[in-house]
Amino acid sequence: MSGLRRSGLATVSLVLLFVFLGGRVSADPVSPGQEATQQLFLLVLVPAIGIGVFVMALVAYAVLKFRVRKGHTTGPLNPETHNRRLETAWTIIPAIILVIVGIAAFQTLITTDTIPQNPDVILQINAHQWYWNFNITYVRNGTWLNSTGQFSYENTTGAFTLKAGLLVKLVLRSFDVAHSFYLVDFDFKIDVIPGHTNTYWLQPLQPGDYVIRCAEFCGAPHWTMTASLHVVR
Ligand SMILES: [Cu+2]
Repeated sequence: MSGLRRSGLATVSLVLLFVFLGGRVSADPVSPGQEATQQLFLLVLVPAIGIGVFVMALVAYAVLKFRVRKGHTTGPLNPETHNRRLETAWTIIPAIILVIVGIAAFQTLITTDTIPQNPDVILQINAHQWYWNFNITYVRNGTWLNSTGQFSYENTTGAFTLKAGLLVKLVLRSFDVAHSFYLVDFDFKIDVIPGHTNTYWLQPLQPGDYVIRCAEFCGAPHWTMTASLHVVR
């Protein structure tokens, strides 16, 4: 591939990436966890692209400036091998960047991994070959009203409904092999392991229909192991 074609391809990829990210970021967040995760992603990605472009530009500059030319077969007689100021800078600046990313990552983890003490709903997610079963217990009265009145408990397979804004504690169990509960639009994936109960949480913010998949290969019909989450006002 020629250099021109390669740089054209890189430019197109970058533009597509920004269009994709722009579309993702301008959309309203579907959960606090998703919002925190995307903010961290962008906090890392945007400077990483800048640093990547800067480093590539330095490499291109060095390659062009110090390329072998006609009659130029030996290196400089007195090459500079140390530059304390430069070496200090390229040690301290990345260290500062890593500390900032580390702090931001821990803040994101506090948001995504702190399970609410007083959830509105406890949702038991039961994974079976090859379907999802849901036990929904409404912990607080008055959080859900349908036309006939108030539910306190529901058991469904393949789909469940939640009201937007409810704090949901998740209790995930597998009854056979390893599965993984993947709520695609929420950027949310958690393993469901036999013999071990995983707990997590989510808070759906936007009404809509969301696809659930199994993200761990769990047998030949693994691909059929889907379900849906309906979020209503
Ligand atoms: Cu599965």
